[in-house]
Amino acid sequence: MGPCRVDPFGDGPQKGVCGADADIIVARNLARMIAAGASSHSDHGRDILETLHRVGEGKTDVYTISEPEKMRALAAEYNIETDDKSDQQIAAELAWEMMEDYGMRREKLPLAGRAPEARQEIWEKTGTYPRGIDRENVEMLHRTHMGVDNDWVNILLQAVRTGLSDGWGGSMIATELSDVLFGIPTPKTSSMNLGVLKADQINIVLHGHNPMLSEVIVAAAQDPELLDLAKAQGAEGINLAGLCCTGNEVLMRKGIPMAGNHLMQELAIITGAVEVMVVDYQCIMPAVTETAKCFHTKVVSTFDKAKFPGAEHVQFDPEHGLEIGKQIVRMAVENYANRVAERVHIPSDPTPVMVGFSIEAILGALGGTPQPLVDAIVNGSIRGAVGVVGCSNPKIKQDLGHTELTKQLIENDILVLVTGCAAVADGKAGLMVPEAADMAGPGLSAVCKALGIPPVLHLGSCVDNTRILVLAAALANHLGVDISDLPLAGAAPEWYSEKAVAIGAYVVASGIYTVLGMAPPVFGSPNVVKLLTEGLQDVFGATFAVEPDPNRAAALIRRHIESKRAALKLPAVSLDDIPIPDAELALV
Ligand code: BF8
Repeated sequence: MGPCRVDPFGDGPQKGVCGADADIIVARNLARMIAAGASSHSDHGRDILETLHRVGEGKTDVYTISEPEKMRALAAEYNIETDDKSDQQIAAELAWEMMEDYGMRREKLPLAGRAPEARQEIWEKTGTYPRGIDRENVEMLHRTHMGVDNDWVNILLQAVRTGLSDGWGGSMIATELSDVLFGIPTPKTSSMNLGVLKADQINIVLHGHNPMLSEVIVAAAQDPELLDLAKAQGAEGINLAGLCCTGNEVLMRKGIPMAGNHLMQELAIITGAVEVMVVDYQCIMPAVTETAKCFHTKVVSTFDKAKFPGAEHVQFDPEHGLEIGKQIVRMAVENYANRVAERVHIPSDPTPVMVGFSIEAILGALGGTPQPLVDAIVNGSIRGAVGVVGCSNPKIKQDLGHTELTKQLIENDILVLVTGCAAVADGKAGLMVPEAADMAGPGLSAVCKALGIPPVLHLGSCVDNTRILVLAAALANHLGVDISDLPLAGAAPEWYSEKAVAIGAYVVASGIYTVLGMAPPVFGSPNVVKLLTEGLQDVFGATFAVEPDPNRAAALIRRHIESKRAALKLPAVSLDDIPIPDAELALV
């Protein structure tokens, strides 16, 4: 009957032909963005879960259980008896139970039980406790069909529940099971930026989000027969490099260097040195196949659910993963002969990084307990912690939103936790090495130097934002408070993706104040804006703010952290000493 266009600030129509006003239209659109993002993360989690299921059924010998202890601990959370059972049996039972998380039999997602009691009570009271992952997403799409949920507040509450089904459901399953199958990340050194590509080697770029195929390509690239074939082609070896979150996954676990973040996917091809770009799904621009046509680069798509005109399709199958990995590596080796040496231009030297800070690794570095981190926060040497996460956005000068904010935060003794493309921005800027402690304030610098860690800790891909939830819950439970009481904040300075909107929803609904660098499309409804930036405080103890200028965003975050410190009766800086500066930084 539309188009659904109204003129909320002018004299034009105030309602659509069905009677929907700006509040309903904006709430519906935002809710659908959250459902798209939550579905993307959760379907990624489903693919990993199906692989665990195949391992449990003995249908694949490509993958094994790399972390049996972690799997047993997870099984205990699902009330699965593990005594006297083999890893394979436990994998089968755990997979079966987790499949139920996607269904409609549960009243509550089991992993949400990791949140502090006080937080869970808020979710119960507001009707936002996530039940089933697919259920929340389907219900969200149902409710936003015309003529179903016509109450914009009610729509947004279901949007929160959908977001929570991602953070404490689909994304958390993706992270936990990737650790179980492929290994819990541990601190390691590697390197970042286009300089990780090698002029004298066959370069394969791993792009997307799902680590299942890239894990086997890492193994296939070490196959002696393929290495011999590479030598016979005149190459010195086979070099793998990551992009986006698949890159983060293999960087965290295998130390595979990272070619770049989201906006660098075409640039990697333009080096003229990439034989194959393997893509799985999410954040892969349709432009890559067009760009690849100008070079010898082959783009290889690997999932039926993500096809690209102009790409060669090699369907991934977890039961034959290694053979498929070898097939793709062979395509790259054979394509090396088509490289035009004069067109190769790899622009810069790689920047070193230290990565691999899973929660297990962080707790390990602290001696097995969060107490040293709590002590550092209590005595004020670390003021608090901020997750700087999310995308690269062409509306902002490359990486500037992330790096300027991060520098300001660490200078003020705030520990920064990074994931996704934010992590790659900070890594390229030299902020993710132990020496970057010299750029931090005296308190944070001393802690980092004592532990030999950077002031900016890389926690992984975007589904790994759930590691931040787990850490926040562990700190809150350790102190007997809610997450919203802690001196924590989130920031997504350059977000673009619907997945980032879902992340923002579950982070705020988990009690963490979050500053967005880009405004979401909500300004048509002042009521929705007021709810997101003020109203949520009374309900979830946290809100969104929008601030494109990183200096101002840093001030907002510092004021928030010092307020939380004061409320906890910890030494706090007066807010009078943290003025919000005038906007001045040109971001575009
Ligand atoms: O999931 S940060 S641009 S690559 S959406 Fe995409 Fe954004 Fe990068 Fe990873 Ni996350």
